[in-house]
Amino acid sequence: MSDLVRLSRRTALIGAAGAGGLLLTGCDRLSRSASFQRVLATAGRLDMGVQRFLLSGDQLAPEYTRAEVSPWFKPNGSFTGTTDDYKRMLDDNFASYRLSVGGLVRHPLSLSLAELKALPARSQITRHDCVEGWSAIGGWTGVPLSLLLTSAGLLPQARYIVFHCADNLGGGPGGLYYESIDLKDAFHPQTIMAYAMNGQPLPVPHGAPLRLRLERQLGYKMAKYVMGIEAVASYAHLGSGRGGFWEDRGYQWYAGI
Ligand SMILES: Nc1nc2c(c(=O)[nH]1)N[C@H]1C(S)=C(S)[C@@H](COP(=O)(O)O)O[C@H]1N2
Ligand SMILES: [Mo]
Repeated sequence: MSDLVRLSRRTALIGAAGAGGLLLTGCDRLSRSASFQRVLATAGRLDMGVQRFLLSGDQLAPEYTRAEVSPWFKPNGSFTGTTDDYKRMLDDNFASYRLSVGGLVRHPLSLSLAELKALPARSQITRHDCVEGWSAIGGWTGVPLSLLLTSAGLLPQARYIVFHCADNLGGGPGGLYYESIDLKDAFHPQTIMAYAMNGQPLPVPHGAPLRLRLERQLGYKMAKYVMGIEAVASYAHLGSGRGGFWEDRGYQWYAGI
């Protein structure tokens, strides 16, 4: 076991203990999950990719101080998930939630919220810009998407990452919210799957239990209520084929700020 893996394993244990609600049985359950072990074992190898990214001249979105966090952050779009599965998870406070990572990957993953919270995390305070013209600064903590994708092992045909959500935004049956991003954005160091906002568990109106933070694009790209992450070669077969719920209704696929 390399030092980095050992270190991240230790971080994970501290994280699990710090989560408070996790008893020893919770730790046992964590250590038995093959998905969790796989992601943890990948954590040490990740720094190289992030370093390469930083050296390649790509921009980070500006980050702010705690004092700059907006007192009010407007929830927008859906205020809750609407599927039957989601309603069941609300009842058990997301104990039965599992994030699936699949599609064009070598090792599909299934991770509980406790497992996600026990992985190495990134926190960032950033400004959210909605296409409707409002902005708010908020603090986010979550798992780097790059860690999940590296652990799952993308196949060479994978070109986009799709996020499948649990709400239909009044769109009727079959019209669940979804979004897609390219691999460059997926591996950006500030692209995280967030489970906390301003130091608290992610509130339901903001996308509990897990939402995407993609800091260099507009708000509608940042899928809330994420149930599944799927690697695909093309998004043409999804929805109306334009790569996202709002893209199918006329918005740009690349919503750079
Ligand atoms: N699943 C889902 N994700 C979503 C939306 C939505 O309605 N459903 N709205 C989007 C829009 S337009 C914005 S501005 C942000 C709002 O995030 P917030 O509710 O945390 O402010 O979520 C985005 N992600
Ligand atoms: Mo938005």
